[in-house]
Amino acid sequence: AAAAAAGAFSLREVLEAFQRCVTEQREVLLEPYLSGWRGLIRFLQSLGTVFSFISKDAVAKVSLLEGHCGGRQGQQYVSLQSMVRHELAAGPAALRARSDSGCRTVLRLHRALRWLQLFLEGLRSGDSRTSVVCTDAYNASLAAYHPWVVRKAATVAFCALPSRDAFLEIMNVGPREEAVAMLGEAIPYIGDVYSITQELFAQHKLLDLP
Ligand code: 1Q0
Repeated sequence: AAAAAAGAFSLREVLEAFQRCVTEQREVLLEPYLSGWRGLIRFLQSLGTVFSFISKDAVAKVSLLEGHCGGRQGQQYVSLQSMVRHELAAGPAALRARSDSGCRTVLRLHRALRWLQLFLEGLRSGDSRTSVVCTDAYNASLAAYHPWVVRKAATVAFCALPSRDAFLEIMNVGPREEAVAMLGEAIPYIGDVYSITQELFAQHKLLDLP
Protein backbone atom coordinates (compact mmCIF):
# COMPACT_ATOMS: atom_id res chain seq x y z
CA ALA A 1 0.00 0.00 0.00
CA ALA A 2 2.85 2.37 0.84
CA ALA A 3 4.29 1.72 -2.60
CA ALA A 4 1.00 2.62 -4.23
CA ALA A 5 0.90 5.99 -2.48
CA ALA A 6 0.49 9.11 -4.60
CA GLY A 7 3.67 10.04 -6.40
CA ALA A 8 5.09 6.52 -6.29
CA PHE A 9 6.85 5.26 -9.35
CA SER A 10 4.90 3.12 -11.72
CA LEU A 11 6.57 1.66 -14.76
CA ARG A 12 3.16 1.46 -16.37
CA GLU A 13 2.94 5.27 -16.51
CA VAL A 14 6.38 5.50 -18.03
CA LEU A 15 5.49 2.85 -20.58
CA GLU A 16 2.28 4.69 -21.47
CA ALA A 17 4.15 7.95 -21.92
CA PHE A 18 6.68 6.42 -24.32
CA GLN A 19 3.82 4.66 -26.08
CA ARG A 20 2.02 7.99 -26.58
CA CYS A 21 5.19 9.54 -28.03
CA VAL A 22 5.05 7.99 -31.48
CA THR A 23 2.37 9.30 -33.83
CA GLU A 24 0.94 7.55 -36.88
CA GLN A 25 3.30 9.63 -39.02
CA ARG A 26 6.17 8.26 -36.92
CA GLU A 27 6.86 11.61 -35.30
CA VAL A 28 8.07 11.70 -31.69
CA LEU A 29 6.03 14.05 -29.51
CA LEU A 30 8.04 15.98 -26.99
CA GLU A 31 5.40 16.33 -24.27
CA PRO A 32 4.95 12.58 -23.61
CA TYR A 33 8.72 12.12 -24.10
CA LEU A 34 9.37 14.51 -21.21
CA SER A 35 6.57 12.95 -19.21
CA GLY A 36 8.29 9.55 -19.56
CA TRP A 37 11.56 11.09 -18.39
CA ARG A 38 9.89 12.76 -15.41
CA GLY A 39 8.64 9.34 -14.34
CA LEU A 40 12.10 7.81 -14.67
CA ILE A 41 13.67 10.67 -12.74
CA ARG A 42 11.16 10.23 -9.93
CA PHE A 43 12.20 6.62 -9.75
CA LEU A 44 15.88 7.49 -9.73
CA GLN A 45 15.32 10.01 -6.93
CA SER A 46 13.66 7.33 -4.82
CA LEU A 47 16.83 5.22 -5.00
CA GLY A 48 18.72 7.61 -2.74
CA THR A 49 21.25 10.42 -2.71
CA VAL A 50 24.05 8.37 -4.32
CA PHE A 51 22.21 8.98 -7.56
CA SER A 52 21.48 12.67 -7.13
CA PHE A 53 24.33 13.80 -9.39
CA ILE A 54 22.61 11.84 -12.14
CA SER A 55 19.06 12.95 -11.40
CA LYS A 56 20.13 16.61 -11.10
CA ASP A 57 21.56 16.54 -14.60
CA ALA A 58 18.46 14.79 -15.95
CA VAL A 59 16.18 17.33 -14.21
CA ALA A 60 18.17 20.22 -15.69
CA LYS A 61 17.82 18.75 -19.17
CA VAL A 62 14.11 18.09 -18.85
CA SER A 63 13.56 21.61 -17.44
CA LEU A 64 15.44 23.20 -20.32
CA LEU A 65 13.22 21.36 -22.78
CA GLU A 66 10.08 22.27 -20.84
CA GLY A 67 11.21 25.88 -21.14
CA HIS A 68 11.36 25.55 -24.92
CA CYS A 69 7.94 23.85 -25.03
CA GLY A 70 6.33 26.53 -22.89
CA GLY A 71 8.21 29.42 -24.51
CA ARG A 72 7.35 31.82 -27.30
CA GLN A 73 8.35 29.24 -29.93
CA GLY A 74 6.42 26.50 -28.14
CA GLN A 75 4.54 25.36 -31.24
CA GLN A 76 7.91 24.53 -32.84
CA TYR A 77 8.64 22.12 -30.01
CA VAL A 78 5.66 19.83 -30.38
CA SER A 79 7.68 17.00 -31.90
CA LEU A 80 11.36 16.17 -32.26
CA GLN A 81 10.90 16.55 -36.01
CA SER A 82 9.53 20.10 -35.74
CA MET A 83 12.21 20.98 -33.18
CA VAL A 84 14.99 19.85 -35.53
CA ARG A 85 13.45 21.75 -38.44
CA HIS A 86 13.09 24.89 -36.32
CA GLU A 87 16.54 24.84 -34.75
CA LEU A 88 18.28 24.00 -38.02
CA ALA A 89 16.58 26.90 -39.80
CA ALA A 90 19.37 29.22 -38.59
CA GLY A 91 21.96 26.85 -40.08
CA PRO A 92 24.03 23.99 -38.64
CA ALA A 93 26.84 26.24 -37.39
CA ALA A 94 24.49 28.41 -35.33
CA LEU A 95 22.93 25.28 -33.85
CA ARG A 96 26.32 23.80 -32.94
CA ALA A 97 27.27 27.02 -31.19
CA ARG A 98 24.31 26.87 -28.81
CA SER A 99 24.61 25.03 -25.51
CA ASP A 100 20.91 25.47 -24.70
CA SER A 101 19.45 24.06 -27.88
CA GLY A 102 16.67 21.51 -27.72
CA CYS A 103 18.62 19.30 -30.13
CA ARG A 104 21.83 18.97 -28.07
CA THR A 105 19.75 18.45 -24.94
CA VAL A 106 17.51 15.80 -26.47
CA LEU A 107 20.66 14.10 -27.81
CA ARG A 108 21.88 13.58 -24.21
CA LEU A 109 18.55 12.08 -23.16
CA HIS A 110 18.48 10.04 -26.35
CA ARG A 111 21.83 8.45 -25.49
CA ALA A 112 20.51 7.73 -22.00
CA LEU A 113 17.44 6.10 -23.52
CA ARG A 114 19.75 3.56 -25.16
CA TRP A 115 21.16 2.83 -21.72
CA LEU A 116 17.60 2.36 -20.42
CA GLN A 117 16.71 -0.02 -23.23
CA LEU A 118 19.76 -2.19 -22.53
CA PHE A 119 19.25 -2.03 -18.79
CA LEU A 120 15.60 -3.08 -18.98
CA GLU A 121 16.51 -5.93 -21.34
CA GLY A 122 19.09 -7.18 -18.86
CA LEU A 123 16.69 -6.77 -15.97
CA ARG A 124 14.08 -8.77 -17.83
CA SER A 125 16.40 -11.65 -18.70
CA GLY A 126 17.61 -11.84 -15.11
CA ASP A 127 20.94 -13.38 -16.09
CA SER A 128 23.13 -11.15 -13.91
CA ARG A 129 23.05 -8.92 -10.87
CA THR A 130 21.48 -5.48 -11.37
CA SER A 131 24.73 -3.65 -10.80
CA VAL A 132 26.40 -5.79 -13.49
CA VAL A 133 23.48 -5.32 -15.91
CA CYS A 134 23.62 -1.57 -15.28
CA THR A 135 27.39 -1.33 -15.73
CA ASP A 136 27.30 -3.37 -18.96
CA ALA A 137 24.44 -1.26 -20.32
CA TYR A 138 26.30 1.91 -19.41
CA ASN A 139 29.58 0.77 -20.97
CA ALA A 140 27.73 -0.12 -24.17
CA SER A 141 26.04 3.29 -24.41
CA LEU A 142 26.60 6.47 -22.38
CA ALA A 143 30.13 5.73 -21.21
CA ALA A 144 31.57 6.58 -24.63
CA TYR A 145 30.38 10.19 -24.17
CA HIS A 146 31.46 10.71 -20.57
CA PRO A 147 34.85 11.79 -19.23
CA TRP A 148 36.72 9.49 -16.89
CA VAL A 149 35.57 11.17 -13.68
CA VAL A 150 31.87 10.80 -14.58
CA ARG A 151 32.40 7.17 -15.61
CA LYS A 152 34.11 6.53 -12.29
CA ALA A 153 31.33 8.17 -10.24
CA ALA A 154 28.66 6.31 -12.22
CA THR A 155 30.37 2.97 -11.70
CA VAL A 156 30.60 3.58 -7.96
CA ALA A 157 26.92 4.58 -7.79
CA PHE A 158 25.84 1.45 -9.67
CA CYS A 159 27.14 -0.69 -6.80
CA ALA A 160 24.37 0.82 -4.64
CA LEU A 161 21.59 -0.47 -6.90
CA PRO A 162 18.91 -2.66 -5.35
CA SER A 163 18.53 -6.32 -6.27
CA ARG A 164 16.47 -7.54 -9.21
CA ASP A 165 13.63 -8.59 -6.91
CA ALA A 166 13.55 -5.16 -5.29
CA PHE A 167 13.52 -3.53 -8.74
CA LEU A 168 10.63 -5.67 -9.92
CA GLU A 169 8.78 -4.70 -6.79
CA ILE A 170 9.32 -0.93 -7.06
CA MET A 171 8.11 -1.09 -10.63
CA ASN A 172 4.74 -1.29 -8.95
CA VAL A 173 2.95 -3.46 -11.46
CA GLY A 174 2.02 -6.37 -9.21
CA PRO A 175 3.52 -9.87 -8.94
CA ARG A 176 7.02 -10.54 -10.27
CA GLU A 177 5.84 -12.38 -13.41
CA GLU A 178 3.64 -9.42 -14.29
CA ALA A 179 6.51 -7.04 -13.77
CA VAL A 180 8.68 -9.11 -16.11
CA ALA A 181 5.84 -9.20 -18.67
CA MET A 182 5.47 -5.43 -18.42
CA LEU A 183 9.18 -5.03 -19.14
CA GLY A 184 8.73 -7.17 -22.24
CA GLU A 185 5.96 -4.84 -23.30
CA ALA A 186 7.81 -1.61 -22.51
CA ILE A 187 11.10 -2.39 -24.25
CA PRO A 188 9.79 -2.33 -27.87
CA TYR A 189 8.12 1.06 -27.30
CA ILE A 190 11.28 2.54 -25.90
CA GLY A 191 13.21 0.93 -28.75
CA ASP A 192 10.84 2.51 -31.25
CA VAL A 193 11.30 6.00 -29.82
CA TYR A 194 15.05 5.41 -29.77
CA SER A 195 15.36 4.28 -33.38
CA ILE A 196 13.14 7.03 -34.82
CA THR A 197 15.19 9.65 -32.96
CA GLN A 198 18.45 8.02 -33.99
CA GLU A 199 17.42 8.09 -37.65
CA LEU A 200 16.23 11.70 -37.43
CA PHE A 201 19.45 12.91 -35.84
CA ALA A 202 21.61 10.86 -38.23
CA GLN A 203 19.76 12.24 -41.22
CA HIS A 204 20.47 15.82 -40.11
CA LYS A 205 24.02 15.03 -38.93
CA LEU A 206 23.18 15.96 -35.35
CA LEU A 207 24.56 12.90 -33.58
CA ASP A 208 27.73 14.71 -32.50
CA LEU A 209 26.32 18.05 -31.33
CA PRO A 210 28.74 19.45 -28.72
C1 1Q0 B 1 19.04 2.94 -12.06
C2 1Q0 B 1 20.38 3.57 -12.15
C3 1Q0 B 1 20.40 4.77 -12.95
C4 1Q0 B 1 21.65 4.88 -13.70
C5 1Q0 B 1 21.57 5.91 -14.79
C6 1Q0 B 1 22.62 5.67 -15.83
C7 1Q0 B 1 23.17 6.91 -16.37
C8 1Q0 B 1 24.44 7.31 -15.74
C9 1Q0 B 1 24.78 8.69 -16.13
C10 1Q0 B 1 25.81 9.28 -15.25
C11 1Q0 B 1 26.22 10.67 -15.63
C12 1Q0 B 1 25.35 11.78 -15.07
C13 1Q0 B 1 26.14 13.02 -14.75
C14 1Q0 B 1 26.08 14.07 -15.80
C15 1Q0 B 1 26.57 13.84 -17.02
C16 1Q0 B 1 26.51 14.88 -18.10
O1 1Q0 B 1 27.78 15.43 -18.27
C17 1Q0 B 1 26.02 14.22 -19.37
C18 1Q0 B 1 26.27 15.05 -20.60
O2 1Q0 B 1 25.57 16.25 -20.52
P1 1Q0 B 1 26.33 17.62 -20.86
O3 1Q0 B 1 25.29 18.68 -20.74
O4 1Q0 B 1 27.44 17.76 -19.85
O5 1Q0 B 1 26.86 17.47 -22.28
N1 1Q0 B 1 24.62 13.93 -19.22
C19 1Q0 B 1 24.08 12.80 -19.66
O6 1Q0 B 1 24.72 11.95 -20.26
C20 1Q0 B 1 22.59 12.59 -19.42
C21 1Q0 B 1 22.42 11.54 -18.38
C22 1Q0 B 1 20.97 11.39 -18.05
C23 1Q0 B 1 20.76 10.18 -17.19
C24 1Q0 B 1 19.31 9.99 -16.87
C25 1Q0 B 1 19.10 8.73 -16.15
C26 1Q0 B 1 17.70 8.59 -15.73
C27 1Q0 B 1 17.55 7.26 -15.13
C28 1Q0 B 1 16.48 6.83 -14.60
C29 1Q0 B 1 16.41 5.54 -13.92
C30 1Q0 B 1 15.61 4.61 -14.66
C31 1Q0 B 1 15.57 3.26 -14.07
C32 1Q0 B 1 14.39 2.58 -14.62
C33 1Q0 B 1 14.20 1.26 -14.09
C34 1Q0 B 1 12.79 0.89 -14.24
C35 1Q0 B 1 12.55 -0.49 -13.81
C36 1Q0 B 1 12.29 -0.59 -12.38
